[in-house]
Amino acid sequence: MTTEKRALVTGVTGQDGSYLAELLLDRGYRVYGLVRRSSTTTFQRIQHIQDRMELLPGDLLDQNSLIDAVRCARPDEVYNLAAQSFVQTSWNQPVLTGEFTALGVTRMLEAVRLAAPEARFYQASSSEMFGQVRETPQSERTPFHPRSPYGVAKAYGHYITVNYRESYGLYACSGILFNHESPRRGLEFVTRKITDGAARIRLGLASDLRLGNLDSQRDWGFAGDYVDAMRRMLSADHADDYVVGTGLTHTVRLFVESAFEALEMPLTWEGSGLDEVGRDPDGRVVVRLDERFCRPAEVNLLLADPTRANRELGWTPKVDLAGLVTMMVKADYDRLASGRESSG
Ligand code: NAP
Ligand code: F7E
Repeated sequence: MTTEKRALVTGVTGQDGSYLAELLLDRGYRVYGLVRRSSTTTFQRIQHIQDRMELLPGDLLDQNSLIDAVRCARPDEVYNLAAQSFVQTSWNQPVLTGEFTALGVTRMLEAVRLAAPEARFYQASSSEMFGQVRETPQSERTPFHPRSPYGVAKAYGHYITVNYRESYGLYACSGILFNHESPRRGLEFVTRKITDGAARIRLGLASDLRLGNLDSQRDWGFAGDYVDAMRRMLSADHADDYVVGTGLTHTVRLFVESAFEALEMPLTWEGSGLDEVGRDPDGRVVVRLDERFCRPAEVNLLLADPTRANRELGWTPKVDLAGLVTMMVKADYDRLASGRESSG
């Protein structure tokens, strides 16, 4: 008789946590999700699966709560997805970002070491660690040069995960994931800001879209594909670190053009003589540059070399950029057209 596997997911209320919980439940896992106390509930993304999983209270800032959660869940697998994950905010709140995104990883590893040392551990590392890239494409061997307090915190989280593997023999993996998006992406991230903004303009709910660096290039994939790479890392023969991305990169500008095309809306980048709804004299929607969305230090280009994940984990992405844009635009358009403001 096989017993069901038990998984503890931190950050279960976030984009990735919700897709991962779905995937693990569908594979017959017993899923425990760590949730922090809030004055309002943040469970929109997991509403549809909440009755199939158990939520445990805990916060990355509080060591005992993490130990209690691990003791209660008795997990075979721990996925540490919780973090302050928005790069721009990390300049305004660098200390908090370090507490959550860097030291929070050590607190989770300590909880596992003390309460479930046999559990397999996944750390949500990031392509932001490559920052000012030393080579293109970026692989597991590319040196790090983070460009934000967030990237620096993730580099700490990455190395402490490697260190606990080497110091204590924990089965601890670090997934270096490139940008992955979905209709459940937070509204402040550029892809979702674009698809939500374009849908609003289409429906007459907004007049223009204001963005920062349009030339920045990202290797964007679909979050639903990427959580499967996480699971594969914890099911492998040995613990290792993997780059996960599509191997293709595109500019923010191209993402905007694709979203507008999906909604059959003409757009222009600059404009004067705009009418009262912000269109130029030819009736095209104007996308404006707004310095408030530019960063003190930018990561200009990210492009994954996912060869190792392809070869050793058998992982490949299923959704391409065109499919991703269509999925996100449609979800935002349908949501807003039906009068719903909240996302997820
Ligand atoms: P997300 O949507 O921002 O979700 C973050 C999650 O962390 C939320 O559930 C949040 O809870 C939780 N959290 C934040 N602070 C916490 C604390 N102090 N204690 C407990 N929980 C806390 O992020 P995501 O896009 O799903 O990303 C998941 C992970 O992958 C993050 O670590 C992120 O840095 C990393 N990552 C993401 C990408 C990407 O492109 N998405 C790429 C590489 C790495 P609330 O709901 O209560 O706020
Ligand atoms: O920015 C540019 C911005 O905020 C992407 C997180 O999940 O992926 C994400 O970090 C690019 C940047 O994501 C706007 O300057 C232009 O170059 O969507 P983003 P990110 O910073 O790449 C990594 C892998 C993570 O680990 C993070 O957790 O788009 N950009 N104009 C803009 N970005 C935003 N947010 N808003 C704009 O108006």
